[in-house]
Order: sequence, then C-alpha cells, then structure tokens
Amino acid sequence: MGNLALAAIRTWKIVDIEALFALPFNDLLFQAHTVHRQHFDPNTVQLSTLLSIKTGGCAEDCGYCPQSAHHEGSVEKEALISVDAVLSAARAAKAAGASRFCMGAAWRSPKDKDLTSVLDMVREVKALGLETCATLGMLHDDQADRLKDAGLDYYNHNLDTSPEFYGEIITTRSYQDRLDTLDKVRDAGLNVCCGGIVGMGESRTERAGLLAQLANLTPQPESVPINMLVRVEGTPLADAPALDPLEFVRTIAVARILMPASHVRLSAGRSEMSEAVQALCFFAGANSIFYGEKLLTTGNPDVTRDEALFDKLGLRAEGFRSA
Ligand code: SAM
Ligand code: DTB
Ligand code: SF4
Repeated sequence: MGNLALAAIRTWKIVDIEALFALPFNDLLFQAHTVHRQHFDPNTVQLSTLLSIKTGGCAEDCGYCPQSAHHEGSVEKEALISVDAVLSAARAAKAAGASRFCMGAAWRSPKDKDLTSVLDMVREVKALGLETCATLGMLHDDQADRLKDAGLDYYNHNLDTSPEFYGEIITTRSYQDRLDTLDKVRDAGLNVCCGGIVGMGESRTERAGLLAQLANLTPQPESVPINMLVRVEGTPLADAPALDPLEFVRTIAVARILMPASHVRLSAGRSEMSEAVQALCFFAGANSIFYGEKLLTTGNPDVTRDEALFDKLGLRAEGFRSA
C-alpha cells in the first residue's frame, strides 16, 4: 500500500482537527514539521506555473472569483488561446525552473470541442518534459479518461471550503458536483490536486471542515493547494476581513499533519504575504508554490523575488519527477 493510501486509513473528525488548530503555536509547528521531515526533504519545494488558457465570462457565481460573469467589474471575457501561445508560456516556465505547468480555464465544464484543443495542449506541454495539470471545471462522461490518455498528470478541482459554508460562496453548483468530478478524476487514474481557499469569512470550525473533507478523500489528494483569498475589487468578497497570517500558517500546519504524504501548496495570496510568514509556512509543511509573475488573472511574486527568498532560506526547487 502506498503512503497516500496508508495516510487515508484514519477518518478525521472535525473536533480532532479543531484540537490541532487550538494547540500552542510552537507545539503545532513542531508536530507539523516533524511529520513533514518524516515524508519529505524539508528543503525542497515543488514549483508549478499557472496559465489562464480561457479567461473570464464564467457562468458560475463563485463569490471570490474575478472571472465570474455574475460580478460587476469582472475581467474581460477572452477566447481559448492557441496551442502555440500555451507552448511558449510552457517553455518559459520550464526555463525558469518550474516542474509542472497548470492550465486553467474559466469554464463551468469544458465543451467537447474545447476539450479537443486542450488535449493538444496537454500532449505538447508534456512533450517538453513538464508535468501537466489542468483545471477546467466539472468533468462529464469520458472527459477525464480523454485527458489521462493525452498525458495529463494532475487535475485540479477544489472543494474550496467546508460543506456548511459552501452555500454562502457559490450557488450555481453543489458540493456533491465537485465530489463527483473528483471521483471521475480518480477513476481515470489521474493524480488529484484538490484544496481550498481560506480568508473568505469562514470560522475556524469551517476551516477544519474543509481540511476534514480533503483528508478523508480516499486516497488523499496528491496535491493540496491552500489559497489565501485574493480580495479582488468587484467581487462580493472584495471587502472580506483579512485573515490573521498566523491563522493561515496554522491551516498549513494542520493540513500537513492530516495529509502527511501530500504536497501542500502555499498557493494564492503570496503577493500580500511577508517573507517571514512564507518561511513559517515552509517550516509548517508547505512544499509547493505557484511560481511566476501571474496566477490566473492576479499577481504573484516575481521569479527573482522567489529566487532571493529561496536563497535566504536555503530552499531548492524539486526536480522534474516523471509521472
Ligand atoms: N473554473 C474552474 C473551476 O473553478 O473549477 C477552474 C479555474 S478556478 C479559477 C480554480 C480555483 O482558483 C478555484 O477553485 C479557487 O479555489 C481558486 N481561486 C479563484 N479565485 C480566487 C481568489 N480570488 N483567491 C484565491 N483563490 C481563488
Ligand atoms: C488553485 O488552487 N489556485 C489557483 C489554481 N488552483 C488554479 C488559482 C488561483 C487564482 C487566484 C485568482 C486569479 O488569479 O484569478
Ligand atoms: Fe468560474 Fe472557476 Fe471562477 Fe468559479 S472559480 S467563477 S468556476 S472560473
């Protein structure tokens, strides 16, 4: 049995997760870091670069998202970009040191015609020697199998928050819809990238509820992106109160303890985070980041800034691992 399967044998209860959150900070970080060292080289971080291949005009009403057509001032709608445009971005990502290239589309779910173009992108990016990831919304019928056949390594589909808080943020698709897509992704033999967003006004119990859902997936997701909400003007969550950065570090630490063999990604929100907070996240068990100047539509630290941070902390990029 693999590490991920073993880690999933335990079913996590929210009350036990809340007890981890409530530990004295030093005890929580020590426990998380100890678990981290048992499963990973603590000085290595995996680098994923994002590209928005289809931006804006999305039919879903996700309250955090600048690409939803439901929000005033959402980003301009653009058509699916060309395979050549994807390839030049992927080549640049590889040259900058990324090992994984993640293609994101502002779709509720892909139309079959569009999926055919995405399959070409996956094949060609894979041929560059990069790991491939896509996030295209809900998948139906054989779409996950077709992505797998084209050489896709990871599919990203987030649960975003706890089932209890979910209805405050999204009304156009259900929690169960998301779980169904995750099942299809797993059944197709793809690696699962699944996480969520914190700082949307949820309670600590709801943060624990999100982590319980993620940790109780069987097997656990290979990649777990933990996003700090990027508060974008024009979205319903633009004025959400900022989450205390130390509560974010706690969330990373608890994710590490619950999902010891998963890559936990310190994801969106790094532009607003100090180096010291990011360093605490790495100590708490984060071992992946989004790397490159842009996330999908919002900013991310410059490559030179991340290189300088890695130098200061003695961190190195995880090398390419074939799927
Ligand atoms: N449309 C597809 C979907 O939602 O499944 C894929 C792209 S969507 C932008 C991918 C993820 O980005 C969302 O599930 C959400 O977790 C994250 N995201 C979107 N806007 C964000 C924001 N403002 N702050 C942090 N994370 C965000
Ligand atoms: C994930 O968990 N975070 C990424 C990726 N998966 C697709 C997206 C973050 C988006 C932040 C807002 C934006 O740039 O549009
Ligand atoms: Fe659309 Fe994805 Fe944004 Fe939701 S998160 S509005 S599904 S692009």
